[in-house]
Amino acid sequence: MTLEAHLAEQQTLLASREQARAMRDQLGYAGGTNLTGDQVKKLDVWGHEIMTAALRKTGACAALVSEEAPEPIEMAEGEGPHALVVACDPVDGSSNLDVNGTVGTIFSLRPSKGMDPAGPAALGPGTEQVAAGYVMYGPATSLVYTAGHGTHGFTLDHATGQFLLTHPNIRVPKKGKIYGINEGNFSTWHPGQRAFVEHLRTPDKATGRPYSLRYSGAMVADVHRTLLEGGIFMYPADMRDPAKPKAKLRLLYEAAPMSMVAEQAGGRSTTGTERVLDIKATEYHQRVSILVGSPDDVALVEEFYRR
Ligand code: FDP
Repeated sequence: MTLEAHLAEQQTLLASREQARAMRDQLGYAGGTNLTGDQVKKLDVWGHEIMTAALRKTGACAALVSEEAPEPIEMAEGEGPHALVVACDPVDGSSNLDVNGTVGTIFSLRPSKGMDPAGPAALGPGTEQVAAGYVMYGPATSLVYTAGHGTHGFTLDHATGQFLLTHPNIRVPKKGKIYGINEGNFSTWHPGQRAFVEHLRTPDKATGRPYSLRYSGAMVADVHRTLLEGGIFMYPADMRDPAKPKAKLRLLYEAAPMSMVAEQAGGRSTTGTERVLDIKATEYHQRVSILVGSPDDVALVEEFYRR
């Protein structure tokens, strides 16, 4: 090999290393924590900015409550009806980003009720939502949403850029055989929660136990699987101090929209003691326990909480 050829080869190698580093860093940690104490990734910031700009353009949105902003972003200026308040988790499951795992976007729509500023219209029970859904960025890109008349699933056709209706009127199986939960937190759970998981793990042919455990670390992916295959996804509160339960997931842009999607598909969603959609949000970044999935599995976990 000539010296020139060797240098050219080295240069190409260096360029592709730079490109690879840039791509890797795009997924990485941006520094700081968001309002709810999670590490903020670059894609979280990017997702928030894209969502804000896109909603502003529609003229349909009066305010946006985003996981990445402390206060609602008002957007009543410009033409358009500005009749909706949107709550959104632009990149849900962000701890999956560094390992190229599945993530998603969750959204919830409520009427702005002509309020000015419109942000406070996002507060109130989840039953006030007029539509909700999520996009899941997995092996395929799925869009699942409800506008109060069933839950429908679409898949992105990359060739045309269109979302095709591939899962009309999704129905959650009455009972499943899979549960999803971060079992590392077992010791902090409510006794009923612990007893329920022990129950699911105990073999009993007649009732289809043991259940299998699947947990991806992204709520969108875990709820999506639960909608299609049945079973239950749970993120219960930390009950180390029973007087001060500490939940992780956010009511306005995680639990309430996913509960509406699940209920519209024939599923159920509870905190263990209360229907999630009945909980009245009083804060934009309020947290809540959620146990969501097949109606029979959710009824059973509620029974364990009552015992
Ligand atoms: P993440 O913090 O990675 O954004 O939004 C919260 C969430 O992900 C959910 O998507 C996911 O179900 C849960 O947190 C995972 O939390 P743990 O790592 O505590 O299991």
